[in-house]
Amino acid sequence: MVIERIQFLKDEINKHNYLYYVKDNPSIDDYEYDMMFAELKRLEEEHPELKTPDSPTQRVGSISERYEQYTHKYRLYSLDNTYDENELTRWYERIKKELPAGSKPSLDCELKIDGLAMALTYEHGIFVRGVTRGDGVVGEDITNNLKTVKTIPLKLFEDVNLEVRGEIYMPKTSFLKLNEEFEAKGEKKFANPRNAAAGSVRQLDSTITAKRDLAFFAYSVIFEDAPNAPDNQYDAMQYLKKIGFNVNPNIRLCTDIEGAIAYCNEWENKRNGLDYATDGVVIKINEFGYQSTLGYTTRAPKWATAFKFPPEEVKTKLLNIEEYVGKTGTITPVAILEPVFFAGSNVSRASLYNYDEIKRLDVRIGDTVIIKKAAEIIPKVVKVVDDGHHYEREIFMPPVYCPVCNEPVISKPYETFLYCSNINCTAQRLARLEFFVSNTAMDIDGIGVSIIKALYDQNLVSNIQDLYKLEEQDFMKLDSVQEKSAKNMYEAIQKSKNNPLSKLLTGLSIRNVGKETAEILALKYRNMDNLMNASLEELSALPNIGKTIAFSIIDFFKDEKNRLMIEELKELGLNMEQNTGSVSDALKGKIFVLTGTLKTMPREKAEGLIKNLGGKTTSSISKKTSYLIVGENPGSKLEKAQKYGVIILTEDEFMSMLNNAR
Ligand code: 0OW
Repeated sequence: MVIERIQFLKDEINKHNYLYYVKDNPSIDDYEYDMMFAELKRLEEEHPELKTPDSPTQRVGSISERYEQYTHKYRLYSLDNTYDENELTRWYERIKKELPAGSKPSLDCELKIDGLAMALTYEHGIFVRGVTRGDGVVGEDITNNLKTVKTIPLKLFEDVNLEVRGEIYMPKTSFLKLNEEFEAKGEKKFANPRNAAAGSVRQLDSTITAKRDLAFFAYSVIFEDAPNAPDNQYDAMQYLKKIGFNVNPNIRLCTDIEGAIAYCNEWENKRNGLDYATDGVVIKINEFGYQSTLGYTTRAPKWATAFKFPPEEVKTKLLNIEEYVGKTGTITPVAILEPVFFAGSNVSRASLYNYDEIKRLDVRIGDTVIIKKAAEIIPKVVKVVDDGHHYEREIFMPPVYCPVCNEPVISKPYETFLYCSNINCTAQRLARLEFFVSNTAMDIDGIGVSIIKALYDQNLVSNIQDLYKLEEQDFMKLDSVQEKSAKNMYEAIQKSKNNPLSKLLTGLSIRNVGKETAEILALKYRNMDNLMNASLEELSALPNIGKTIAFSIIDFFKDEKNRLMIEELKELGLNMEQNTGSVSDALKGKIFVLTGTLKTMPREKAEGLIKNLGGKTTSSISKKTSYLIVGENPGSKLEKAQKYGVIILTEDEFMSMLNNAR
């Protein structure tokens, strides 16, 4: 019978999936596995009514519009942190005082996986829902994405109802491979496995998630109705493993805090050999009875704490010092290192900040240096290791001429940076263009660093204005750009003309004027002319602006080249107004769809106005849509909107809504 055959295949494939991915001990070879999978797929295609959510064929993923929010049945807590053995011991003593005299709590020690916490719901052993931690109370339902994670079982070996919490992570080897692929495509790389996991698990198109080789470690369970449930954490984890979950193999039950401390010391050193990033150890009072006696603070359980490993430092060789000329001409020295993997990512560069720092460290090319991950992402050089040859090496001298355009380098009073004096320096032009299109500034989709470089190298673009003079066919001159993407790039640039003033101001790379400052100026002055005519006194008096920024703004607009650039951008049709800027949230929570052609403005402008009044726009009608705005020759969305009872607005009704909303 087909139904039996399908059931048999599903159970067999789930079992072999578990043996392969969780027990790391497959009992059949890939060919046999693939044959069973192909047969199941064929049978389900022939009998779609027999396809069930727990079928392993459901792991391939699909595209969703966006995520539904979901309120966790049981909230997900954070963890308090400890940073050294004494703190850990004090935590343990405090705990014991809160337990009845004579209590003998044991300690369950688990490596703290550095990924993203997830909550999984199983009904009768079937995976029915997976939700991100979110704020601990409300998360996003990303079930479809999680189904593609091989170490999340779709069907357990027991018919139980339970909530499992665990960490989604990306193995280090997968992270390195993924970044190599991004590098080859000239795309932005992830800074570390945790970011890579976050960026991969929240893909609206879960077929992308499926390719990202994510994994999952379960680390806590809430039994809905299991009479003979284990009464402690350690046994609960063994049980989870038995019914199909991937539990970290380095879990250890310790009888006292000395054992837990030994575990922390042991893994602080050994963890580099693991294929997953950890940032510490989670120590839990093992007995559930004690856990409920101890309870929770507002944010975290009292019966658990994290021991955080100190930020790692590693030794490596300084191969060279390169100078990076930024968009405002600042020259930043960068340490080029012998590549070393530590604290979750491969490191071959570190920041040396400025030339005073180089002097303070007395770091010389060829030295052995200690580097450390300070904040988390950009490593820094901490000190030089005396290898007996330090003084034979040449003292590193700051540049006198710009390393890129050979114009003189200048230093400014009370500023620690050195500057390239030439505003037309190639490096500055390129850096300005790259920044202009970046999502921090004008957020021009599809135009990344590699496209800018290609446009620049082909002399198609040398400054911001040139971007807006490009024709669609110009993009066809770039190799690896097809017809469709040329059209998309051209339209993305044209669309950016409607950006609010704040985004344009950010993109101008005015020294000391970043995104936040640009927003303050745009909301205050509302259009470019007012800002260009503002006086030094007036600017300096603004809150969060002050003298240094005021000087930079006056300097920038005093420069004739910059004024000409602004004039040219105006002629090219760039919006110079902050006519929006979400001064009100009148449309907050409202979802708009537009169809047909509007008479009074381009569609992007309407979308911009809606967004800046707190509304949202989506491309297709759903039952969540609030309004459909109907222009000339509307499309099929009209009847769909009528079916869903969505409010239909003519363009005039929409315009009057906007005017009332302002
Ligand atoms: N990241 C981990 C981990 C772990 C929870 C249970 C109740 C409070 C903490 O490996 N092994 N065990 C727990 O236990 N939490 C972990 O991670 C938490 C999730 C959110 C903050 C921490 O990352």
